[in-house]
Amino acid sequence: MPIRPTEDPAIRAMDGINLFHYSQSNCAMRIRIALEEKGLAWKSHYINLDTQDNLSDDYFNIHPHGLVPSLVHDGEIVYESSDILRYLEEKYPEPSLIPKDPTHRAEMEEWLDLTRDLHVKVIKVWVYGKERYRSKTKESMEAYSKKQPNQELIDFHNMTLQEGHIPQDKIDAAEKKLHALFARIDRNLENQDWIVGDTMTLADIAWIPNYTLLKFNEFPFEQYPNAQRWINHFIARPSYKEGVDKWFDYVPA
Ligand SMILES: N[C@@H](CCC(=O)N[C@@H](CS)C(=O)NCC(=O)O)C(=O)O
Repeated sequence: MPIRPTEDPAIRAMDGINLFHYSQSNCAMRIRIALEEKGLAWKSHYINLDTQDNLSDDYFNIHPHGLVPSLVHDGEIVYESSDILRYLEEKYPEPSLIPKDPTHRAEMEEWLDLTRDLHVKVIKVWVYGKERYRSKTKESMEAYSKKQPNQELIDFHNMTLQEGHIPQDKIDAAEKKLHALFARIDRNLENQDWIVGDTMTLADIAWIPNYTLLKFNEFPFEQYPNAQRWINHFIARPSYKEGVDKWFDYVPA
C-alpha cells in the first residue's frame, strides 16, 4: 500500500481525513463516495486541475506524480485511489465494503487493480482521444517532464501533443477494451445487484465513476442493460449525490 513517508512538518501536522481532490476527476469521485458511504467527516483541499494546481511543488510533496486524489490521514500520505479505498476500509471497517466470501474478495481486488492499471492505457486514451483534448502544452511539457517521475504519464501527454493527437488505432483498441469490461460487468449483474455479489463493495465504488466520465463522451451504456440497472440504482444513492453530483456545481474560490 503506497503510504508515502514524509517528514514535512506541515503535512505531519494535518489531523483527521484530508482529501486533495478535484470536482470532476473520476478518481477523486470514488473516494468522496466511499467517505459518504462510511459516514466519515473530511476536510476538502481543492486542487483545481483546470489551472494545473496539481503541478505545484507543494502538491508534488504530497502526491509523487502530481495527480488527484491523495489523502493525508493524521499526517500519513496515501495516494492511488484504489489504495486509498483499501486504506479507508482498513482504518474504518464499518460499514464493511468488502465481501465476506474469499472468491468475491479476490474478484473485488481484481476490479480495483483493473481501474488503476487501465486508467492511462484505456480510460485516458479513449476520453482524451475522443475529445482530442490536451491538458499540457509543448511549452509546459519541458518543466512537467523534469518533475514527473512516471514515464507512462510523460509518454501519454507527449502523445496528445503530436500533430495527429492520439492515433486512431489506439483509441479503437481502448474502446474495444472498455466494451469488454462493461460486457463483463453486465454479465456479473445478470443475477446479482452488485459487481461481485449481493452487497455493494469497493468494486462498485471504484467503477461507478468510470461510468460518470465515459457517459460524457457518449459511451453506449444502453448496450449493457444489467449495467444500466446497476448505474440507475447507484446514482440514486445519497453517496453519489453528495460525492459526485454536488461537485459538478462547485465553483472554486
Ligand atoms: N491511478 C491514479 C490516477 C489518478 C489520475 O490520473 N488523476 C487525474 C484526474 S482523474 C489527474 O490528476 N490528472 C492531472 C494530470 O494528468 O496532470 C488514481 O486512481 O489515483
